[in-house]
Amino acid sequence: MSFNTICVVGLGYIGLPTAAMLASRQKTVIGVDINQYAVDTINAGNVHIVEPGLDVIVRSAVAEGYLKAVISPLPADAFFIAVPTPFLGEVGADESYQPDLSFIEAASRAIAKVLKKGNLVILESTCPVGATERMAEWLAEERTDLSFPQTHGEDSDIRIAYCPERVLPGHVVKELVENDRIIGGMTDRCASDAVNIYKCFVEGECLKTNVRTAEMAKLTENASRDVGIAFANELSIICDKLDINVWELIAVANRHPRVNILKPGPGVGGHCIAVDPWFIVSSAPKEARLIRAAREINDDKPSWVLEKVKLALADFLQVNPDRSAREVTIVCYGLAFKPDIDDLRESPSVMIVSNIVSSHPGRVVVVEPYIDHLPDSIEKAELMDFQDARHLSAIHLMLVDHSIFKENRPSSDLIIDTRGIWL
Ligand code: SAJ
Repeated sequence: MSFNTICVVGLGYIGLPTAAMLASRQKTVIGVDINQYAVDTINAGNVHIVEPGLDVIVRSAVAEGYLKAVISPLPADAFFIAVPTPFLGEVGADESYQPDLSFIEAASRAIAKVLKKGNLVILESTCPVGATERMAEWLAEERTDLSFPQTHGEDSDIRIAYCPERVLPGHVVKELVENDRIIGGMTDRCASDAVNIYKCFVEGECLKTNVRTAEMAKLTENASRDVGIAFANELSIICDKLDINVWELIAVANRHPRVNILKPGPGVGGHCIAVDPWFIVSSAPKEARLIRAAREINDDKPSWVLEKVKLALADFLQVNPDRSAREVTIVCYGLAFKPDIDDLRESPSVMIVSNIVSSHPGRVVVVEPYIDHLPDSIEKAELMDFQDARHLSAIHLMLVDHSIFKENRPSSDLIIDTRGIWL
């Protein structure tokens, strides 16, 4: 089966690079997004998201006529679904950590209208175990004239697979090509067809499995990293209590041939690692004890950092009784959710800084080389260059280990370093 025309639904951080990559291999790609701005931007040969190298690929794919964006799906040989799967409710209460599959359902019902015999549907969105089977049911509900793998196995008209994305933001273009892919098919033929498509741009290995294993593999990868970071974060709190330098401890412990401890930080941010483990917890709440504990440890870390700032301020005022909190400056280094990117989404640093801005009566300075204006929640702070800020007489709070911050340290000794670059 040859798949020459491909419809990619959802042109966000994963869908757009995937669409562009397929188009760069001379597939005719129809990109679909409900956001008219995204559609217009792409059709003009531009990108609406920040990802190194993506703009060049999109521009030439559009110019050569291989990529076109539209608002609703058109007939194709294969369909990719890469839409968001957020939480159902407000984060905080346990039940709100249930995944919201409504975007997948809407995308499935939209493509069902144009499905035809021989089509392949691939779900790429991160989702709880069982979501691909739900998608297959939604498609079957809409199209009783077609047969699906859940009822007709290898003889079905439509083939269905789940192939999670595993690319690191900031390295998407390279990792889309080089990473191995997990290809979960509802039947073996579904998986083989999906492998055929991915092979046009993936240089890594395509590993065939079933859909539930593929769904769980994606969640497991991010939960495994979350547990590793929680271990490092817990160690940092224990070491602080026992007066041990956690960075030195980790460096020496990691010299053991079978130990590889990750890095503590101010918490876990981004829209993947802080979210995906909850999809495992919500499917197996009683059993997923370690995975839940890791999430809670990482989510609590920003409060611990804020406590350290309060203590540093109290210590400073105790040894300088002639000064008031209003006269003390706090300089915060970094707002992004991780080093050397400009992405502030779900960043623990933003949460920490906005808390400081609303509670500290004195001056708050922010150094974030990747932005040129502060987000609304911290607009009362001052944005300043690294070289100017590091000479201020202040409490210096290191939050994000951007490369530029490693070149010099603040002149003051009043440093709270959540990333261990100035200790
Ligand atoms: N972090 C630490 N200490 C560490 C490593 C990370 O505190 O030792 C923090 C970072 O500062 C950041 C958060 O964890 O706040 C997440 O950063 P990350 O670099 O670990 O991961 P993401 O969210 O950018 O991308 C992850 C990747 N998953 C894994 O590495 C298992 C990526 O491959 C996935 O494709 C992506 O999630 C996703 O989309 O699911």
